[in-house]
Amino acid sequence: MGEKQIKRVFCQICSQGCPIDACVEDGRVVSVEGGGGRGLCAKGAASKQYLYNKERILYPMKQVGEKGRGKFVRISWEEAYDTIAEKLLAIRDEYGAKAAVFYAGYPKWYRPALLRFANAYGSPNYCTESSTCFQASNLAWKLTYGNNICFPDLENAKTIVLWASNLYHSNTPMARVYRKMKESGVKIIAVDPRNSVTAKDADIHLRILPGTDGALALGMAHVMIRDGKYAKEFVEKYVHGFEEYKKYAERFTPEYTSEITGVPKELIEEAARLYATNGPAGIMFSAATVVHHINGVQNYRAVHTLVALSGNYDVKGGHPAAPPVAAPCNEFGKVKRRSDEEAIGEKDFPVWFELPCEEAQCTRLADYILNEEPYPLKAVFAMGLNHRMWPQPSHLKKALGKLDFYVNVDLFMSDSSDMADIVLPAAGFFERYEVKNMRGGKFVLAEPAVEPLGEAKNDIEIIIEIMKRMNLRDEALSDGYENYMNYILEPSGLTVDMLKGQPEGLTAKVLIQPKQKVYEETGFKTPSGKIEFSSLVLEKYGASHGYEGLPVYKDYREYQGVDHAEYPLILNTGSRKPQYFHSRLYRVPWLADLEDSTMVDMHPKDMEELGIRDGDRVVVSSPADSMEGIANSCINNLEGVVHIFHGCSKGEANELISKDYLDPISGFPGCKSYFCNVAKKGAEDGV
Ligand SMILES: Nc1nc2c(c(=O)[nH]1)N[C@H]1C(S)=C(S)[C@@H](COP(=O)(O)OP(=O)(O)OC[C@H]3O[C@@H](n4cnc5c(=O)[nH]c(N)nc54)[C@H](O)[C@@H]3O)O[C@H]1N2
Ligand SMILES: Nc1nc2c(c(=O)[nH]1)N[C@H]1C(S)=C(S)[C@@H](COP(=O)(O)OP(=O)(O)OC[C@H]3O[C@@H](n4cnc5c(=O)[nH]c(N)nc54)[C@H](O)[C@@H]3O)O[C@H]1N2
Ligand code: SF4
Ligand SMILES: [Mo]
Repeated sequence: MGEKQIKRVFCQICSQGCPIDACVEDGRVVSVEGGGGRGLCAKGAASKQYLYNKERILYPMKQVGEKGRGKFVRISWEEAYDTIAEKLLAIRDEYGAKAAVFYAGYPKWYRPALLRFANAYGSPNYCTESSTCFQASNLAWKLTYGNNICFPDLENAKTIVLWASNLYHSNTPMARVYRKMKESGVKIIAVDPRNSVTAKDADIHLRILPGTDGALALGMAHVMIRDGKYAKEFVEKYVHGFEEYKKYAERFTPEYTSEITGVPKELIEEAARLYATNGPAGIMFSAATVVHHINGVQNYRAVHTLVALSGNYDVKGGHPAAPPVAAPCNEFGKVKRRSDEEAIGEKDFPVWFELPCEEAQCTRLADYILNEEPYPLKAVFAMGLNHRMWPQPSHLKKALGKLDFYVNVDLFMSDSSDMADIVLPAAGFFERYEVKNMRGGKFVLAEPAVEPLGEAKNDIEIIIEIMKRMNLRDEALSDGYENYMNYILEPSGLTVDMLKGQPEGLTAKVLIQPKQKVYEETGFKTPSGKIEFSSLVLEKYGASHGYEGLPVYKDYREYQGVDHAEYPLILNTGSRKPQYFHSRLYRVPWLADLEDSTMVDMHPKDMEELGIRDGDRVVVSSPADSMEGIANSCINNLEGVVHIFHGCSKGEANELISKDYLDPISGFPGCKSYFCNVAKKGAEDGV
């Protein structure tokens, strides 16, 4: 037995980056625990099985025979690099650079390098998983305030609204902060259809019907304006379109709002009063939940307006506009996407590009490939492409099969690579060096705990090697990976050498101090220079795209083209489970053994009406498709709403959601308010 060593790594199963102390013996991780006295969530605790998973890709592989058969053979890195370089160059020669799409899945760490690769190649088509996450929330905020979303100051708030946030399951490190807030008497309002573990702890719980958030926000605004409990002076001075907004909010009386949202009118009054009078108050936004609806951006704009209306914009305990002290660096958010040519998604979702967003909108990627819209797409170079992220993933799979060339770099061999020509093995967070920009102006150099498995390499090294073979120059990537890390650090006064052997990291020599209330001098970065309750950018696209300036509420239950009698239940997919992370962890035995199939969570009353019992195998059908799962009786659900987690190859909820059911402003899929029915397996005909 060798000597045991403790090595500090940073978990990146999700973006929280919790420190892990890995116990390493004979070059293998034998156990893990939370670093620095912090705990790990279930996923982090099972990370050893994530690292040593039998589905890990160990060598570069190429597909032989007919695409889609999944017959891969091992090749050398040299062959892989040369083939990729040659194919991508040939496609650029024949069809132009825009025919290649560069795609990043959920992982964030290699994104700036991938964007640099796309830029150096010349393609405007760099896109990411953010076509279904966060960007629409940010877009809604940006349309209104002109800057990037301002998160609440949890340390100093007296009231916090958890607007669609089940942080015990989706943001476990926050649980401690939340407990502390509760103990110190901070008032909590939860807006959540389910009686989630987090919402159960709230002072006021608004059990809203999914996707009606905009109406609820307008209802709260109505009460605040009616009672004169809003920041009159601030609004007068800094808000554009307040009179129109006020008039529009008039119809959202507590009675009317209650009819739409299902929240009792007394609770709407009580929540509005508490939020408006017990300040400073903040709203904890969700990256995705409120925008996973076909009126998503407008719903979120309505929620966002409450921040200015209540006078909590850029105040301590509210939503400070500048980040707390930060370390300067050369990367992360600094690289601009090429926009000299039309990108995919630009015609469909022009506002996404106008604001601007440094990536293209790719929710309709399958259609763009299959229909050659707006021009032929011939190659996808992907790092972490999970086709199950998209609505109707089988449609995307078909499209990937039509490409001349598709590369996927991933930790695992999944069916998302079925259509790939080449699959490359990525090194995970136990196996790579990485510069991390931490809160409070610190940098840490994450160092590997073990050697990469097989011939796995880190994503950025892979990009550097391919670019070298293509003769593509880039100021940050042309001199190897260590130089790239130093390039990132350069403005901070730190270097990789200084950070080596410093698991707690170092504070930058140069710090950026936050500035408050900059808007008093400069105004807001919107067309009017004010906070836009009525958006001039949206108005501009009124004739061409039907957008409206006000945060209008449109009800998805009036969606045409669906037989509502045939599909009477609301389908809400993807509410986070503590043991799963999108598609990735179904393969980790300690986590997947907790449930043996896709669970279809239903209210007991709905089950009774449909003659379904707990544990029955059921078929869920929608206008798009059907899938099988296990009925799970959930008293915490709202009646009439079915919840299913996505990403599982044994029963994929995303197949149920039409690829055309999208928010017209952001392109985000309506995966939290589609339409379905459920029947016991074998009794589908009677549905
Ligand atoms: N364990 C785990 N954690 C994760 C992830 C994961 O896959 N697994 N994914 C990460 C990612 S990518 C993201 S974006 C975040 C998301 O983080 P969250 O937004 O916190 O996650 P959700 O569970 O989707 O939604 C939160 C709550 O919103 C409720 N909800 C559903 N629909 C609606 C609605 O229409 N309106 C309102 N008001 N509430 C609604 C749900 O019942 C749920 O309790 O989680 C991150 N954390
Ligand atoms: N129905 C429904 N659909 C949803 C959602 C929902 O709530 N409901 N949520 C949406 C949201 S918010 C999000 S964020 C997306 C999830 O976005 P996805 O990108 O689908 O997330 P993952 O399933 O984690 O897939 C990421 C892939 O990256 C791989 N990977 C992990 N680490 C690395 C690495 O270091 N390098 C490389 N090259 N690969 C790596 C993983 O193995 C996996 O194959 O799903 C969206 N889709
Ligand atoms: S919350 Fe869990 S999965 Fe996310 S980084 Fe921390 S330990 Fe890993
Ligand atoms: Mo997300």
